[in-house]
Amino acid sequence: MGKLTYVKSASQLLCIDTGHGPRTGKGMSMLGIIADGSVVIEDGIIVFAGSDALAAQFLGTRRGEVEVIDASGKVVAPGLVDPHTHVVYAGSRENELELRLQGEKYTDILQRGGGILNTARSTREASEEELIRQALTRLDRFLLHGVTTIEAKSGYGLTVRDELKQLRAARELDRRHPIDVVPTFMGAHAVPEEYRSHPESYVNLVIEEMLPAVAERGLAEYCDVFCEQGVFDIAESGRILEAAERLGFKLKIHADEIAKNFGGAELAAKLGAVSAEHLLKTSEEGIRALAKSGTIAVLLPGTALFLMEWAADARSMIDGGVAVALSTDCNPGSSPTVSMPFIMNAACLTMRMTPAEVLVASTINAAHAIGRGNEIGSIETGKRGDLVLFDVSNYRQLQYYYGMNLVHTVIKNGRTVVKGGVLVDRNEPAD
Ligand code: IZC
Ligand code: ZN
Repeated sequence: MGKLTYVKSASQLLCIDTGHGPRTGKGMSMLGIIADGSVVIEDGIIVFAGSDALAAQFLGTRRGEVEVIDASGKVVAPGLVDPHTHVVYAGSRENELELRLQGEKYTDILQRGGGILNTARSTREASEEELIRQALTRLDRFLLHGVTTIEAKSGYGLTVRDELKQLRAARELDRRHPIDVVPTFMGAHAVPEEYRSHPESYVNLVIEEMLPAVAERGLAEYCDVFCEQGVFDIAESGRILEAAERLGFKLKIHADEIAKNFGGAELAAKLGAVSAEHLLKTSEEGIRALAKSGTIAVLLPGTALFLMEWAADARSMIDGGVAVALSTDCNPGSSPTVSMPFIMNAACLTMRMTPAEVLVASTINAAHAIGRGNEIGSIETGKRGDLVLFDVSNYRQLQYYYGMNLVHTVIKNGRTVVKGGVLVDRNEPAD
């Protein structure tokens, strides 16, 4: 019998049980709260979730070493899931923040060879080990903010060699760090400078060389495209994603981030994409299409804030039956943050999502957005022992106190990795 981790006396245990598929409508407000709750984890898997009284009985049937974690006065939630990051990159772009404060547009900076192309230059120059080193620091910070699983996109290599390098780095992060990393290929993130005069050749390179090379090596589960005015149009995005689907990739789209009614949401729905991300400028028809296709809306309110734009219309999406998930969009241009708790605050305050909806969107719906809805995102027997203990006595306080990191303890696969707000175990192999 393995080692048991016993988390007890939570003032609120937020079970957020799975149900069938991602939560929509009123289902986004159901947290499955147990007052005075306990969780028992054995060999990394949850074997009990329920009341303290029943937990004591359950433990009476078990033997072996038990690590007891007292959660009294705290809220215990599933480990947070961040379903949209560009965490593997080198360099930083604080100069662009100042340019944008002076009125320059994000897309104009990209057109001039800055933006994503700036990060592509530093990412191409960096060695694989250097990319891993920089991203490990970011992953430590994710963990300190209660995040136990993330998605990570490529898209700063923009050559076959450098896209593979970024994806190998993501795989290495998954291996070396307690956080689980789900990889997405995003070679169609920008047209690199050397293809500026003939962008169609770059689309061909993505389809004919990059996608097969990534598929052959099993380096990504998803394929994503930056479908945007001046980047990849609807026809190009469609071609790339259809080719990806034929190779077995699941689909995501950066949709309707900047240009109004560009049609990204409609394309995501038409292709049956797992998720459409951003959706700041999506039309009412786009929202209806997402609801109908069951495509998850991954919303990134930190990006809207950082680009000084209006946030996505989360209320119309939730009220219209779209499953909404939340994410940091962690990247060096439009959202340099790892703080899911801050994003959760922003979702509440800039998109009027309720504290309960925010929690569902950051756990079970985020897990479904990366194909992990059956393993993580809720506290139920059989799921991974990924938990976060917040220093608040009820879940509503998580959105009431804002801009603070209230994460006290993080448990990943049954192991305590953050204690008292401090990293205690990073699990980097010695080699
Ligand atoms: O580096 O600017 N929007 N991709 C699409 C980004 C933002 C990341 C970046
Ligand atoms: Zn993104």
